[in-house]
Amino acid sequence: MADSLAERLLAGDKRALARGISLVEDDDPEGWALVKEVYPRTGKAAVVGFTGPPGAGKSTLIGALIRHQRALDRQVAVLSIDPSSPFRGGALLGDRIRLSEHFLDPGVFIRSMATRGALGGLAEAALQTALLMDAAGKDDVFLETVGVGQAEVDVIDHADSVVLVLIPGSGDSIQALKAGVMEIPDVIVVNKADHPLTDTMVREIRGVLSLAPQHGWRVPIVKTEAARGEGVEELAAKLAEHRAYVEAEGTLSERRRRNLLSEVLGIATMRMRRALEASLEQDPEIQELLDEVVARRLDPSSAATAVLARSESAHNP
Ligand SMILES: Nc1nc2c(ncn2[C@@H]2O[C@H](COP(=O)(O)OP(=O)(O)O)[C@@H](O)[C@H]2O)c(=O)[nH]1
Ligand SMILES: [Mg+2]
Repeated sequence: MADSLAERLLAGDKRALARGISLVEDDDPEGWALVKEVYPRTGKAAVVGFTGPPGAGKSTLIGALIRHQRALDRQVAVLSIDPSSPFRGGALLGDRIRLSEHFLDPGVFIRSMATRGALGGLAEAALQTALLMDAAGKDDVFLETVGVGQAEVDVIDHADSVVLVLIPGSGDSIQALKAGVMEIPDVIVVNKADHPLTDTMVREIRGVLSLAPQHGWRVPIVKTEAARGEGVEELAAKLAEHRAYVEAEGTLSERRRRNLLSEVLGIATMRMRRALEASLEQDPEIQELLDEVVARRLDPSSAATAVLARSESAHNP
């Protein structure tokens, strides 16, 4: 009998991994079953999230880091949740062409995922994908997101280490950090360090960091020129340091526990919402409730209470 999809995936077969991710992305029950089967074999990969404004150089930086990690013979997987990602297969133009070298390397697996429609589930699909990459034996899993939507934030929250990539002169990012809109990451990169405002930017970031409560780990600021591979060595070293730090402090397991709880809640919430939406469509009494809300005879909160009571009685008749 031929090996099962799970067996091939666990053996590191690229096509099995690609197939598994497609199943997960399509919300196919086979995808969830696959994750269930391989889950006990996950937890080994170092998961690093990269976030930051579009054009900051996240993809280029990941490309350079892949080269660095491959030289150490580490297996790498990338999941890019960036609509403008040059990792999207297809045409790779201009200076992006150099990323295509990695598509031919059997030790590198690159996948991108587009933002979904109304049903959501992007964060869940992305996290299941990261688990499959981990199970397939990747040593490093890099997640790339543009730090905007909630789904992207949810994804990045699941990384063991978070890298914020900024560029000189982006005062918006400084303000966002200062105001706490953007969470303090584990490592900050100032990319495009060939820019004359680089050192000013580094000083401004230091200023913000000095105001934020720092418990133990001191957030390093690394200057890079991703396009030329400058500073990538130092970034890799800081990431390894951070990983060693969270492992030694026991905060890695703490962080993972918190992340996994939010994943369980995320999946449960998504399913509840889908079930509620389905019942909303089919149930004439819920339609009537809504009519009452529209007519201002019933307030939304009371309607929600009634909807929940109905769905509960439908599940436990
Ligand atoms: N001058 C300069 N340009 C860079 C550097 N790193 C990346 N870029 C360019 O910035 C543009 C955006 O890079 P990309 O990696 O796609 O950014 P992302 O949107 O954050 O993923 C591309 O044209 C890169 O070639 C750098 O260190 N210096
Ligand atoms: Mg990108």
